[in-house]
Amino acid sequence: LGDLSAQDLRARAAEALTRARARSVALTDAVDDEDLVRQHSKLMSPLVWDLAHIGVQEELWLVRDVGGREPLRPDIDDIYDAFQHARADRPELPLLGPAEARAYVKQVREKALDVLEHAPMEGRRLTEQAFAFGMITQHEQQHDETMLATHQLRRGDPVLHAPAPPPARSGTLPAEVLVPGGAFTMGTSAEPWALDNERPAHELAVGAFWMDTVPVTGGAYARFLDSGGYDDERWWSPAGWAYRTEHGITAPRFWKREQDGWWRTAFGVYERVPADEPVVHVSYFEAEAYAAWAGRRLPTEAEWEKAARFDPATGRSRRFPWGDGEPSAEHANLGQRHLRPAPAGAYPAGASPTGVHQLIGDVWEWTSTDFHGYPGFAPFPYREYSEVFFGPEYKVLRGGSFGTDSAAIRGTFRNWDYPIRRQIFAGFRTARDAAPGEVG
Ligand code: AVJ
Ligand code: FE
Repeated sequence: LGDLSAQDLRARAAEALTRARARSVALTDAVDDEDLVRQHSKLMSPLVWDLAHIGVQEELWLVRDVGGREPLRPDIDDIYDAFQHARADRPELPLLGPAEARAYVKQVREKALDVLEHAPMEGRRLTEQAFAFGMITQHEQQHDETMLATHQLRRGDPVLHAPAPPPARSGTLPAEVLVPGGAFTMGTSAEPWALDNERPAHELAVGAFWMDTVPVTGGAYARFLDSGGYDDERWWSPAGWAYRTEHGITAPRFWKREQDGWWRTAFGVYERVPADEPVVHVSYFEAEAYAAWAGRRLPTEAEWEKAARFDPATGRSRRFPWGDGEPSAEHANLGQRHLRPAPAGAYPAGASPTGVHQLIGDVWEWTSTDFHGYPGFAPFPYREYSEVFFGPEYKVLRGGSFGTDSAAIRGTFRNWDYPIRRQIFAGFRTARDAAPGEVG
C-alpha cells in the first residue's frame, strides 16, 4: 500500500464508493419502474435485482464482516445470492420493489461509510480492510457494467446519452508489432485492490509473437462476413461451428445486413456499423473464426498481459500499458464516458512500450486461455468469486471495455465468460508466432 496513510485510504475508498453509486443510480433512474422490474433478456437479471444485490454484498462484506454490525436485512440474503438463482429465474423471486431497493442500498451505504470512518485501520487489518472496500467498489462497478449490457438489450427509445469518443489521432499505425520473447512477471502480489485470481505475481516465459496494434475493427470484421466467413466451416473450430449452426448465428449480436451494408443497434440507436471502431458483441467462437480466416490466432492470456505490461527497457511489468499511473481520459476509453468503443488509434498516450494500442478500455478482448488459478492461487475472500469458475468451460477476457470503470480494471485484471456469450462488450485482436530469429 506504499505510503498511503489510513486517512488517505479512507478518503480514496469513500470517493470510489460514491462514484460507483452515482453510476448505479444513473443507470437505474434512466428507466421507469416497469422497465426496472422487467427482464430484458433471459441472459440478464432485472435491473432492480442488480441494484439490491449490490446492497446485499455491501451489507455482507462491509457492514457485517468488516464492521461487525447487526444485519439490516438477513431475510433477503438468499434472494440475492447469485449462486442460488440463475439469472433467468430471478424475475420470479419476491424481489424488493424499486422504491424498497433504492431505500435499502441507501441505508446500507450510510452504515458502510460509518464503518469506513470508524474501523480501526492499522497493520494487517489495514490491508484487509482497504481490500474489502476496494472489492465492494469493484463489485458495484462490475454490476454497473452488467446493467449497461442490460440497457443495450432493452428495446425502445434511447435513454442513455454520452458524447462521441475522440477520433483516431495516430496517423497510420503498423498493422502489428513484435513483442519480444523471454520471461516476464505475470499477475501481481502488490496491487491493493487485485482480486484473488490476479495473484500471486509469477515469472512466465513467453515466446516472441506479433500482436495486432489495435483491436479488430467493424470494417475488418465486415470483410470476413462479406467473404462468406460464416458459411465456411474451415474457419470455425468444431465447437464453434456447432454453436454457429445450432444458434443460427449469421453476424455479431445487434448487427443487421441492409442493402447498403451492415447496420447495428446501439443503446436504442440504429446506425451504420462504424468501420473504424473495434467490433463489439462477438462471441469467442466468432473471434476465433475471424482469426483463422485472417491466417492468425487469438493471443493467449499470457501474451496479452505481456503486451500490456512488459517494458523491454527495464524488464519490469508495469500496472498499465502506459506506466504505473492511474488511467485518465487521455489513456483509455473507460467508465461509460462514451457509449461505444473509440476508433482504432484514438489513444496514442495509452500505447504500450512495444506500441500496442487500446489494450485497456474500448472492448474486452477474448484470449485463447481457459480460466484457471495462477500457481500459488488462494481463494480470497470467498471461493465463489473465482475458484468455482476455474476450468475449461470459461475463456479469459482482458483489458476492460468502454463500460468498465477505472476502479475495476488494470493490466492484471481477469474477466471470464462462456465462449458463446456476446451480450458483454467483447471484441478481440489477433496474434501470430514470430519466426525463429525475429526476437524483437
Ligand atoms: C468477473 C464479470 C465474470 O459478473 O459474473 C459480480 C463479477 N462476481 N458479482 C460476474 C461478479 C460477483 C463477474 N465477472
Ligand atoms: Fe455480484
